[in-house]
Amino acid sequence: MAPTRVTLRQSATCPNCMGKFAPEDALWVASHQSLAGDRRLRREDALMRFLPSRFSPEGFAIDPKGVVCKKLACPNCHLEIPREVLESRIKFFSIIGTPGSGKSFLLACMTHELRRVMQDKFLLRFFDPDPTFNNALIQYENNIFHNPSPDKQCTPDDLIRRTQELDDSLFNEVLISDQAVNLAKPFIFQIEPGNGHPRANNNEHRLISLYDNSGESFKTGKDTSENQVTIHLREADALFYLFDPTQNIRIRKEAERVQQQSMNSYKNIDDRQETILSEALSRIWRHRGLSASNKYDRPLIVVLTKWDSWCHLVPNVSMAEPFIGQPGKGGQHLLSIPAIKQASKEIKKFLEDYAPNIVNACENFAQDVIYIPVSSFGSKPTLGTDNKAMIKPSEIRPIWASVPMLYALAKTVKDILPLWLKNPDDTTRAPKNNR
Ligand SMILES: Nc1nc2c(ncn2[C@@H]2O[C@H](COP(=O)(O)OP(=O)(O)OP(=O)(O)O)[C@@H](O)[C@H]2O)c(=O)[nH]1
Ligand SMILES: [Mg+2]
Ligand SMILES: [Zn+2]
Repeated sequence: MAPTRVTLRQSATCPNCMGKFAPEDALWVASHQSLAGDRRLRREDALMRFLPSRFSPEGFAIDPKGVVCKKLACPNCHLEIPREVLESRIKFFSIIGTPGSGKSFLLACMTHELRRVMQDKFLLRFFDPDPTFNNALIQYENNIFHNPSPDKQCTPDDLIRRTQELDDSLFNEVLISDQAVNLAKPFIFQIEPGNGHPRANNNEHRLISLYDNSGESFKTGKDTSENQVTIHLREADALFYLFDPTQNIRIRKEAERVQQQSMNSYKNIDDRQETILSEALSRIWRHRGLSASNKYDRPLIVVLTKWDSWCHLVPNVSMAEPFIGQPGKGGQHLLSIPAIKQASKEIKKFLEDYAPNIVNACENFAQDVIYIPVSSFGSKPTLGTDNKAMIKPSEIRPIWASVPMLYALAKTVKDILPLWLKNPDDTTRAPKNNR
C-alpha cells in the first residue's frame, strides 16, 4: 500500500472473518466495471481484488485499467473493509441470545440512543465511518424512529423481521481454502472526542464492530467450518448475553399472576436460555485453541430484555438515566457506574429467586458479570386481535438501551468516557494495557 498521511496500525483485524494481517497487505477493490470477478467472492458482480503497483498522488491505488480505486478488502476473505480498520483500534462486541430474545430490536435502539447520548452527554462523536456497512441496521432504525406512519398500530415484525440465518443483507458467503464459508456482516461505528471534550485535539478514534445474528446460530451444532457466522465471539472484547425473562416459565407465570394478564402474546418460550452460554464459551475456547474449563476473561454483560413487561416484579430498580452532570465542564456528564451496579444488584437478587440456574451459569461462565435491564419499546405493547402484540412507532421510547454498550466501553476503552466511580479503587476503570 502507498504511504498515507495517517499512521497505520502494525496489525489489523478483519471485522468479517477476524483474520489478522499487516495493513500493507490489504487488497484494493478495482473500480473499472470490466474488472469483475474474484475467486473468493461468489457474487458475479464482485469487482476484482488486487495488490497494486501504481498509486495516484493522493495515495489511492490505480487498477489495471488505469482507474483510481477507493475501496479496500481483506487479504484473507476478500470482503470489503472500511479504510479506518487499518488506522484505528477496533473493539468487537458480540450479542448472543435465543431466537426472539430481542437482539435486533436492541441493536437498533442501542445505536439510535448512542447517536444522541454520546454527543449530548459525553461530547463524543459517534457515527458510521462508511454507512454502506451499516445499511441493514440503519434500515431497522429508520423503520422504528423515522417511520412514515408513526401513529399507525403495527406488529413488531412489521418494523424488524426476525433474523434469518443466511439473509443476504446480514451475511456473506466467501470461498476460503476452497470451501464456501458464511460470515456475518459487521456493523461498524466510529467514536472520537468531539468539540468541548478535553481530548478533542488528540486525534484519537476508535471503531466498534457489532453483529446481528439469528438466535438459531447460537444453538449447539450450528458452528461448523462452513458456518462461521459467530466467529466474532473469538475476538469479542465483551459479550452481551441477552436473557429474555418473558421466555422463562417461572417469571412468566409470576408476571401473569401479579398483572392479572396473560402473556400468550409472547410467543417464544425457551426455558433453557442458559445452554447457549456454555455453547458460546465452548466456541470461544475452541476458536482460541484453549480448554473450555477456563473462565471467560472479558466482561459478560447480561442484558435482561423487555423490561416493560416484567418491571413490576422488581419495583426497587431505578431506571433514571445513569448520567451525572458536572458544572463547568461544557455539558459533559459522567457515566454513573454505581447506578448501574445498584440496578445490577437488584436484578441479580431477582434472578436468584426466579431463575437461579441463569445466575449460576453466568457466574460460572465469567469472572466479571453485570446484570442490566433494558426495554427497547419503553412500554408494554397493547394486545391486538388474535392476541398479537401491537405497537405504534411514535410511542417507542427505549429505556437504558445504550447502557450495556456504555458500560462495555467503560470497561474496555481507556479514558474516552468520563466515569463516576464511588470508590476510587473501583476496578471498572479500563485496564492500562487495553488495546
Ligand atoms: N415487550 C417487548 N417486546 C419486545 C422488545 N424487544 C423485542 N420484543 C419482542 O420480541 C420479538 C423478537 O425481537 P427481535 O429483536 O426480533 O429478537 P431477536 O433476538 O433478534 O430474534 P431472532 O432474530 O429470531 O434471533 C419482537 O418481534 C417483539 O415482539 C421490548 O423491548 N419489549
Ligand atoms: Mg434478530
Ligand atoms: Zn477477512
